[in-house]
Amino acid sequence: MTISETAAFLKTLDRVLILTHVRPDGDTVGSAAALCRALQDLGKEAFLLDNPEITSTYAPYAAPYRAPEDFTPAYVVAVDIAAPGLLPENAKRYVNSIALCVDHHPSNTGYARHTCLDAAAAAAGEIVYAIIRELTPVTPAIALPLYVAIATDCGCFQYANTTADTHRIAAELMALVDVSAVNKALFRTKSKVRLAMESRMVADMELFDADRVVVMQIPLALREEFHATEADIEELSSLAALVEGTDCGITLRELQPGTVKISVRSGPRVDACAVCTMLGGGGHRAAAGATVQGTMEQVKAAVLRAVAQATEG
Ligand SMILES: [Mn+2]
Repeated sequence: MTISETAAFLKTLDRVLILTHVRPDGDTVGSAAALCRALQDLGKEAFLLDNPEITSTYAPYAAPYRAPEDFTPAYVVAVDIAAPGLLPENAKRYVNSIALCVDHHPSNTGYARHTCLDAAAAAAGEIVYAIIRELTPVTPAIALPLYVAIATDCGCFQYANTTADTHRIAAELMALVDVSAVNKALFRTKSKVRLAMESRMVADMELFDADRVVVMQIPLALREEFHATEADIEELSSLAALVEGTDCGITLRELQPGTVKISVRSGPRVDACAVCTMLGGGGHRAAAGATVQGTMEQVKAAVLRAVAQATEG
């Protein structure tokens, strides 16, 4: 669906429930909150499904729109969710009845009845912004979560997915809201626990493939040692990509014994999406992920094999 078709479709809906993905980030939460507010401004009943994994970083953006326990939706909309496997446990019952998915992942599986996908967008928030502009005036209450969505998914306008359009949209949002406090909180503040974990991850990092591939690990033991919360850990996968001389940063995070979440951040030589697709995941060319069964050592070997395969041809 195009932006205009999606806007026209949304106008016909009411009693809308909006879903966010597992381990929710700024894009899924901010995009969902902004879309929810826009639908409410149109006089519609719209809510976000509670996401039990939301961290203190993003919870304030979702809180005003949380669905009441007894809410029965007529339509379900997914935002920034590339595949049904990324639905939180409490959203799985809607898996076959999702009317619309708004997304920017090229690996989107097309699980929704209608999909509005723009793989060139740095964030789902860019697409949601374009849709909302055809629906209702963009108010400060819409602009702030949208700014969070866009700024977080492009690493505060530093990742390679950042385009001139990303900046233009952010500029329009900044005309409506003061984002300085948000930028300080999201991009220039780290908990002491997070800094301590980063220092250990750096001390223990391993280099492969002529020092071009770096692997960092977050075993459960590390999390327990520092009593780290989910907010301390989120986005730690961006650390590996900072190492000079490397162009493929791999982070292995042990979710539970035998289950490892891998995150790959890569330069042009390595297609991160291809690597993660081989391991049952997906994402973008420069940033992708997968959840793999096995020990940390087994998963590390599997992802290094996938990197070698994906960069051969
Ligand atoms: Mn996103």
